[in-house]
Amino acid sequence: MASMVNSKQTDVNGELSCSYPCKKSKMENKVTVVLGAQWGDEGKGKVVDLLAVDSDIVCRCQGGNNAGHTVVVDGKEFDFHLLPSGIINQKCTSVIGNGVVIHLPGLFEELKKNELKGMKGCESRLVISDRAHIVFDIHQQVDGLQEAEKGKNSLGTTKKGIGPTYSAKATRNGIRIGDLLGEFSLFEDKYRTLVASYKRMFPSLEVDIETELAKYREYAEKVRPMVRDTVSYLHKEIAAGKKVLVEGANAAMLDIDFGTYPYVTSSNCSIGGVCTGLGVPPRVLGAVLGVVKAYTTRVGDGPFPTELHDETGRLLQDRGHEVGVTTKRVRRCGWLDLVVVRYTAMVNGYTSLCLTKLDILDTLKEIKVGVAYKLNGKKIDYFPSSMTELSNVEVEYITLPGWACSIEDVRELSKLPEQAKNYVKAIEDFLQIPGNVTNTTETGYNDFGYC
Ligand code: 2SA
Ligand code: GDP
Ligand code: MG
Repeated sequence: MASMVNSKQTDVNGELSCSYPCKKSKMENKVTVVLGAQWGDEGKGKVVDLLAVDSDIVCRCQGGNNAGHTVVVDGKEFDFHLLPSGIINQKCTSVIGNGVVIHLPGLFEELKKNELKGMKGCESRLVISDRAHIVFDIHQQVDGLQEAEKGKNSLGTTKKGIGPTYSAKATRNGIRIGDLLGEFSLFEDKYRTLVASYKRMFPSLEVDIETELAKYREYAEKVRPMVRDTVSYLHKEIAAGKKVLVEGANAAMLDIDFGTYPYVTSSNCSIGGVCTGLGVPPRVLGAVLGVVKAYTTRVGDGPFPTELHDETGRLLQDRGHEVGVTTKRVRRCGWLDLVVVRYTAMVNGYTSLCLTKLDILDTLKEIKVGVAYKLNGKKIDYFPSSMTELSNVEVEYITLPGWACSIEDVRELSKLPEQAKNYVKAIEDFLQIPGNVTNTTETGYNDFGYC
């Protein structure tokens, strides 16, 4: 598979001396991070698969099986939800870090599905944190009930139990993988207490506690060989010079702190989540690649300033096959919003961008890009935290000429039509961040070698 080395990429391997347990006094080995720069589904899975070629370890640090990351190799499509997309690469070890919430039935289903598709030996190259919290079926039921209770104010969650599990973690009622592997009677007590507390909140909940516990006795033995303290594991591997890649799930605009709250997921999908979700210090982080779709999509509810409710929106949806990987919901589509990407760049500090799905714009004569927001006729210089404000912004656009031809077979940046090059350059110039380009679902054939 082609590498995506960024010739212009900022060299972040600084000359810091550090107390990190690195064999050399100067920090040399840095972790590479891939993060979603919009509302998710930018194509992170594909980018991670490309970069996994040069990695030893690929980690997930947050989220759960709400995520849906697609990788297409030799015409075969894989969708990953809990497993890091790098698992497809036989020489990579995959880590599910402490910040991830794990639905064990979902995990084993995913492993089995991939095995049936021909991916062998996944379990032997999977390492799971003993500190990761468990998503139970009851969390998923509660997710559905909470959404139903909100009625027209629902968030449009994936109903995978993400919110209730992170809530339980924050209120210290959560149950971790380590609890499952310890004394079973203690796990059993915790589980019964959790169910009882949810039943007080939602009397209609139906849980067959004994059957669930019997299942978890089995899961405990199945998962045990994969579980360890991933903090010391990762520190040792980084110190030994292993190349570590982190795959962000969801995206910055869905981040619980910086996203369009409350229309967000329940984890930190921005750079901070990498440190808290894996237990690595900030100084170990190197390149931070922001994955940007050439237009914008959003699945679920919440404000979306550049959303298109017209023919062009439908064209993007159709050409881009914009359907949720986990829930099969149709994704809302709109123009690229650089106000959003500039904001997430501030939070995440991208050292480079990877622009995906440029090919989806092939048929457009003109392409608009959002470059500023106005409120009450005045430009604003901040990203609104209030959803009322965000719903009322007027977007200022620039209009760029389309290339109106297929770029599907173009494999070098220099061979892109001038208008497509200008589109990429306009984004780089606005954000002052260098960018890569991809224009196909297949991971094997992107060779722009440009960032
Ligand atoms: P949740 O389930 O509590 O995390 O939902 C809260 C919000 O986060 C959004 N969300 C997502 N947005 C884009 N992609 C996601 N993954 C799947 C995909 C989504 C799907 O890859 O297509 O299949 O529908 C994802 N996961 C969570 C969600 O829509 C809510 O707005
Ligand atoms: P993720 O959640 O960020 O990993 O993205 P998803 O997998 O949910 O959605 C991205 C979709 O776009 C997937 O179906 C990818 O196969 C597809 N994709 C990624 N990059 C490109 C590209 O450059 N061109 C086209 N046409 N499709 C792409
Ligand atoms: Mg996705």
